[in-house]
Amino acid sequence: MAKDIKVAIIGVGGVGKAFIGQLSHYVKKNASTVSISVVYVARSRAALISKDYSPLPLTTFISEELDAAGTEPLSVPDLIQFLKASGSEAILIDNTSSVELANTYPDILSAGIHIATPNKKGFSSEEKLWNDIFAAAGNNGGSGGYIFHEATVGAGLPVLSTIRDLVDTGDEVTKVEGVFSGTMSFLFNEFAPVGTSGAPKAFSDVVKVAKDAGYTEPDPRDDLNGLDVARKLTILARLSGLSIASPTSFPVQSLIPKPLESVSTSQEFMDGLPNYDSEIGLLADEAKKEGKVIRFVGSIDVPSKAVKVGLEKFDVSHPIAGLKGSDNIIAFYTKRYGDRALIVQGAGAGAEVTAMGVLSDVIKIVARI
Ligand code: NHO
Repeated sequence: MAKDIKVAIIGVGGVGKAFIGQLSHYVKKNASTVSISVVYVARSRAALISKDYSPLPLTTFISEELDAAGTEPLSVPDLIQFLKASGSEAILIDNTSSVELANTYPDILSAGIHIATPNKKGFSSEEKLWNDIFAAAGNNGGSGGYIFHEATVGAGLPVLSTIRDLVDTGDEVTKVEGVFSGTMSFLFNEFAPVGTSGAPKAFSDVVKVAKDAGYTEPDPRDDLNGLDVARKLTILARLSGLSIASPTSFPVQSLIPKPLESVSTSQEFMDGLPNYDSEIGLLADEAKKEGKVIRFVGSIDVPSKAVKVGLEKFDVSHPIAGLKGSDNIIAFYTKRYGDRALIVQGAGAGAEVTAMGVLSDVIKIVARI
């Protein structure tokens, strides 16, 4: 008999919509072995609830349906009760960036409900939340629901599953380094490319191109402050066995010029940015004279417990220097792999590849229940 699983989806933005498209394909393809019914879809102020647990239609018009027929979203305790009352296994998909929702993961897991999410907040905030989540979860043999969050680092790339496999098979991770932000990757691959002889580009112009193309957050300061990368490093460092109090507990270089930190709108920020082009231009020139390029990277040195995020120079022959587009690259140095790192590389941002990471987590949960 097919496994019967109920799914609740919270968050129907870029990733949420792409996830619904991919889930719809998976549900059809695997109908003979697993019966997955989406019974709840919500965004901030509207929800579709299937009170009799019959499957909601998984269409790309789900946003419009939410507008037309949505009721008030359930509170988390009410959602837990609704899912438990179905009598089936249930998976919650958190496709928001809400810290409030992440704070409730321990309760959701303790109720036996599984979670798959690209939301970094639960895993990169205060250490207590991380500890509470994994104490409540069933991942390490406990009685709670399973939780997976592959897409919190490197979108659909197998980054977290790789580090878990390394550690679980007895290898020791000594160092992790790489480019962890699709936006930062694009900015520096454009601003300081390898092997160009033309006039150097102004950093502010490259930020403008990236913003207009939708590669940056609506306010590019949310990319340039380094916090997104710091959150990803926090997650990887914790999985490598380090105790990290929070994503602001280690050095993180912000690329926002001090006087522009407090301007109120993103337009004011963009207007002021050209005044600071010379500072970062100088760094790129200096590197060029040494046959190097600058890149925005993160690194974790496990033995010395040193985690840092910021600009570094790389020889033009280094794999990090040769990245293209908005690709991520993550190099794992371990006892087993020695000096030659295990490298994961590819598209690390975007709705479809992020949704793929979330769906692959759902598939892992389905296999375990
Ligand atoms: P959106 O488009 O803002 O959608 C968020 C949705 O959540 C909206 O429908 C909103 O109404 C709903 N929502 C918010 N709070 C809610 C609440 N309390 N209750 C109910 N609904 C609520 O965001 P995205 O782009 O779809 O992202 C969704 C999640 O995926 C976020 O946690 C984001 O951080 C994460 N994520 C996205 C990406 C990406 O490429 N879009 C990536 C990873 C994780 O790998 C990607 C990445 O790291 C990109 C990064 N900027 C880079 O490397 O440059």
